[in-house]
Amino acid sequence: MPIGHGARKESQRLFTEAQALIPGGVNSPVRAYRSVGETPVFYDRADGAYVWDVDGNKYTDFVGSWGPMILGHRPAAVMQAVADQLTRGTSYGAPCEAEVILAEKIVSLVPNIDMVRMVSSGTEATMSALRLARGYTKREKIIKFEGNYHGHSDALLVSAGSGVATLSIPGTPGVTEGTAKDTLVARYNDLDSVAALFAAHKDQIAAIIVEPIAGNMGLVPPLPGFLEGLRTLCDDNGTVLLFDEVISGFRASLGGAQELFGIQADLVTFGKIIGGGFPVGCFAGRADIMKCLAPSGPVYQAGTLSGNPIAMAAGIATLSELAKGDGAIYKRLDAKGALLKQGLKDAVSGSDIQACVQSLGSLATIFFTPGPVTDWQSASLSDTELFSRYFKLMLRRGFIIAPSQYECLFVSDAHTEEDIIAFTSAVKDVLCEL
Ligand code: KE4
Repeated sequence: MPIGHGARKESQRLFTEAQALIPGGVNSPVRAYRSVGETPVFYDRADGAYVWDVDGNKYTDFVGSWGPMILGHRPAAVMQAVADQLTRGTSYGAPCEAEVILAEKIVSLVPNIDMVRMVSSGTEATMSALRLARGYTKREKIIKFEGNYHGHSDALLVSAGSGVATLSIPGTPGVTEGTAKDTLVARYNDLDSVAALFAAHKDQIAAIIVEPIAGNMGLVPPLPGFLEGLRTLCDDNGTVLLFDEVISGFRASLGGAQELFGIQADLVTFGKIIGGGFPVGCFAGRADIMKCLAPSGPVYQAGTLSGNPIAMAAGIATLSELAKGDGAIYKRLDAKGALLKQGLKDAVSGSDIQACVQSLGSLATIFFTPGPVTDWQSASLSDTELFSRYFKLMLRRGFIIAPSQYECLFVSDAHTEEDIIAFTSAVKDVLCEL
């Protein structure tokens, strides 16, 4: 019987049923816990920093739905906004005031953007932003980075991070040679690898897409000069710089990575937090680029549920909470992130385990490799077998973390200092057990 936690019979029963009906028993691969060799936890409910599984076990949650739950689960302001909208309908397929309000909020809070287009996922946001960059530049090739994940659109599944890396899927079947040939792959934090691609494909590169803070090979911050170098290469080559801020947007700071690092992107994608837990993504940028989008321009993009009023209401309430007190919440999140980082570092140094801790604000990863981890090559040296043993022992202690070495710990405003100290104390015990 696992320590401190009941058996998970209901999760096991549901998982058996689910596998007969849903490929792998899940609607997103990483949730299947394949890489950690566990039966996935089926959630029954969530509140604040905690989740309860269908067997009644309580966990402190450091996944936070993979980033959206920066306020914690069921924040009162978001619940109220959604309840109010429910009295007025759930989907219109027509413009509504909430879309204008959320667009205005995003434009006012994020530097260097004039216009926004709402979609229903991060995948849709990056896929659409790249089509827009290609239409705007009239070029075909794009540059992405090994270990960066931008959702599952064909062009971006080349050398991707997150679940693709976790499941060691090579080139994904179904992505045609014709598509893959236009996706060039560089090494994160390695400007020479980017410059070499520009030299080999002069005047052919529409966009560079980058996670300005990489979160899909574990947490890998940009080295000093990396983002600045990408900006210069894009300026020198007439290429669009696209920051994929689906994770870092409204998390790294109120203005995201552009604000945190003072780097201007040409297009930015968001997801997760801006939907407050509802399916929302968006892409945004300078007016001259965005106006190429239909119906104001020829680049087509559309969506039945784009700008869904319930999702807009949740997003407005979430960003309003984050903007309160001129972003005072980020000081709290940074302080909790620092407490987490120090506690994890102490846990690692107090053990014989070869590991390193990398963090930025309210994001962190323990890599089971000495590190430093600056790119996919160094991230992939991690001992994923050791990670899976760590994952299982933490689960039995009542802590839910992402079931992959190549993801992050997400801290929310609902986590207390006690929650974080309890977590890092458990990590210390577990590392000594491994
Ligand atoms: P979605 O289509 O999953 O909403 O967003 C895709 C996406 C785009 N860009 C970045 C930087 C992302 O991190 C993501 C999705 N993140 C993963 C977790 N690292 C989603 C979890 C999952 O795939 O189940």
